[in-house]
Amino acid sequence: KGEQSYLDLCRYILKNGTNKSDRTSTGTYSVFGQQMRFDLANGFPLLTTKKVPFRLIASELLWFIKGDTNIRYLLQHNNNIWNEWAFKRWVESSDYNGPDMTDFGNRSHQDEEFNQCYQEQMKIFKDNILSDSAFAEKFGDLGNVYGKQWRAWKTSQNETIDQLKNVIQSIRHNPDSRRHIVSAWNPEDVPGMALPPCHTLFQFYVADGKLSCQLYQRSADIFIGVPFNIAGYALLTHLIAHECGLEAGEFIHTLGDAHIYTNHVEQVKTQLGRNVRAFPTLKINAEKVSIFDFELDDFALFGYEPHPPIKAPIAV
Ligand code: DHF
Ligand code: TMP
Repeated sequence: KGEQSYLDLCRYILKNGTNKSDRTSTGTYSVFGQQMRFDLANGFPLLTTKKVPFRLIASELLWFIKGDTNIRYLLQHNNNIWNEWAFKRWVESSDYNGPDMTDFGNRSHQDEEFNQCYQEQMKIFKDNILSDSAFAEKFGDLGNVYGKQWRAWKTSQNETIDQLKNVIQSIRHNPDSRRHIVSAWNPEDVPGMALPPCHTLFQFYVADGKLSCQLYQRSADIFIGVPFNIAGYALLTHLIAHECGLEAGEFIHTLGDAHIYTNHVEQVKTQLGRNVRAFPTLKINAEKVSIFDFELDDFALFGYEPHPPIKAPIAV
């Protein structure tokens, strides 16, 4: 349970994972079908065996909740976690006529001279997204990713479904329902997305005055993405519980392809050598009720005393 279950999963994958090739041609150790559980009464599950930037997790969640799919909002909040996937669309478009950026993800890790050139292009790209709204509209958008599907899933009748609003209504008015589901996986839209949703579908459950959430994640980058995903969904569960007058129960994280990239193995081993500390506690501004009204300053963490961060290259 808790952080220990994350570390156990890392150990299990290093020991039993199949060495699989992957889309990014990085290579992974991978297993299929695993589960972790976090009791949210035992503190907010932000890993302590490495420092995880809560601010970025919270601003990404607020971006989903707004229904936004454009990285401009993230950049305005100094959040760079989705840059590569928008950049990729830009350099592959016919409007781009800078230096060749083919396979920039791998090349930037292998070739320092290329990396300089890539960093320069990325800076130009970011500046354009921030300063030029027409450019941002065209190239900052990631397609119909999470925010779009959560808030404005398009129906065959050309209407939209607000899954997030609906699920909150159903939790409030029909807590025992077994249909508290939000799906980001929209098969029609998948081909147009910069990255098909990794956190694919989640379900809420109410019992004994507590709200629990289970996420099905089809593909899980154990070292980089998963610590963000655990904390992101824990925060979402807290916010919805707060709005519905419930306590936060458990977050259950179910993983499909759970993998450690081959270039993260040393970092994972470093992390496994560290002792787990107590989770911090989350405080939410009690003056706000609706999940749609929250801003970054409405959340505060107390008692987060993690081990130092551990850097790793991300597979693009
Ligand atoms: N691709 C891959 N290969 N793995 C991912 O986890 C992933 N996650 C995505 C998009 N594509 C992905 C969205 N979420 C970072 C964290 C989450 C995230 C994307 C990126 C990340 O870079 N985290 C760094 C810190 C970044 C910072 O401080 O700016 C880390 O070390 O955790
Ligand atoms: P894939 O689409 O080929 O599965 O690649 C997506 C990669 O991103 C994979 O390593 C999983 C990882 N990922 C996460 O772990 N969490 C996330 O939230 C996102 C967006 C991606």
